[in-house]
Amino acid sequence: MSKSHFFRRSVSSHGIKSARLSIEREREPSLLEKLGWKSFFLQQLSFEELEQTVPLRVMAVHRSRLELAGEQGPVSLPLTANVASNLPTVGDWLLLQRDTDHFVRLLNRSSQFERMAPGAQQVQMIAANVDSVFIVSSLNDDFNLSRIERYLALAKESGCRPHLILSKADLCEDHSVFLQALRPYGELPVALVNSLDMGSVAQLRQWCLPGETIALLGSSGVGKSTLLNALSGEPLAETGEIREADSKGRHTTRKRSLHPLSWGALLLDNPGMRELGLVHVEGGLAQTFADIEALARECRFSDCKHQSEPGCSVQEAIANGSLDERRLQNWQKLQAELCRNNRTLAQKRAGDRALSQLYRSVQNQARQRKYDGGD
Ligand SMILES: Nc1nc2c(ncn2[C@@H]2O[C@H](COP(=O)(O)OP(=O)(O)OP(=O)(O)O)[C@@H](O)[C@H]2O)c(=O)[nH]1
Ligand SMILES: [Mg+2]
Ligand SMILES: [Zn+2]
Repeated sequence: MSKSHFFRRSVSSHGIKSARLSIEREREPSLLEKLGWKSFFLQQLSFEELEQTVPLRVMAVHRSRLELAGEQGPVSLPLTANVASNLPTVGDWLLLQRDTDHFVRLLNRSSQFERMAPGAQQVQMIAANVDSVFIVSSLNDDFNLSRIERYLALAKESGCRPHLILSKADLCEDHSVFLQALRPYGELPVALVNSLDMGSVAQLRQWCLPGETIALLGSSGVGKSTLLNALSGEPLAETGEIREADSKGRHTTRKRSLHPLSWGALLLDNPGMRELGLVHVEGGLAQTFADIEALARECRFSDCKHQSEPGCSVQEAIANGSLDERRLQNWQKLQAELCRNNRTLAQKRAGDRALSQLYRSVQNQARQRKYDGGD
């Protein structure tokens, strides 16, 4: 379907409502739907925008340009100050003027991932409009429950469906130790895969629904890009050997990028993040540790620190073996990190405000001097 046909039909026949219904009823997904276009985005367009603009998705962000994809194919959009001020990230939907390809605006996101930028006092966008997450962890030294909990907090905060993909199952003789460790996460869907075998990754297709965007998260070397290649059936991404000594990867993937799969799902390949500093994920953290939060509500003291206080239900659960002490420690560690990062951002904001007030007052004084002198 051409882009003009898509919009002509949307506007001229019965307006936005019928456009949404027609999209929902359509059997064969349109090109836009295969890029993840949904009624959530369509609803944001005015009639004027339906006529005069086209939506495109950000597939990759480069230093000076955005790589976009839409019904008319790929478009390279210069990252001008105006575009950059909207902080576009991979997965975003932009509206461009139909004939000129001029940037009009960024559409509201259905979800967004952000982290504390490493070494900086600011938030960094990671991805937008993600529906579900594959937390990839290989069955070797990389396997780390505390890291998995960190990713879970991020995914749950954004309302994305998390899945745990245990890669390199072919290199691991005893899976049971890992599966045993995952018992507290009963509801988390888990798959064991050998990403070098297309037959083995086929089981993941049920979690890659048409029109949905799935983000691959995990440390360097766990096999995110290998998984992308296996699911797409094409060598879309470069992969790299891991270090033998400690099983760590060599940060082969340098850029986030979105890849449409033939049946309409989209995979977002990410570089292995050295740090995933949590910020703005209070709700996601509470959901990830809902069991401890429930126990904490039963403690005798409302300000219980869950250390050695009498009547502490959390310590009781650790003593009777129903709660892993590591999980309590990670919960407390992530809570402390979140508080620290939120405080840093608040201080930065306050500092920025004070600085701009100072600039304004200096400018006013200069203006006043000029006025006084010219009188
Ligand atoms: N045997 C086996 N090797 C795998 C599997 N998945 C990935 N590998 C290998 O692991 C190495 C790292 O894979 P990549 O796909 O580059 O890992 P990545 O997560 O994308 O790493 P970064 O891009 O650095 O974040 C490569 O040598 C892959 O061939 C698997 O399931 N089984
Ligand atoms: Mg990679
Ligand atoms: Zn307690």
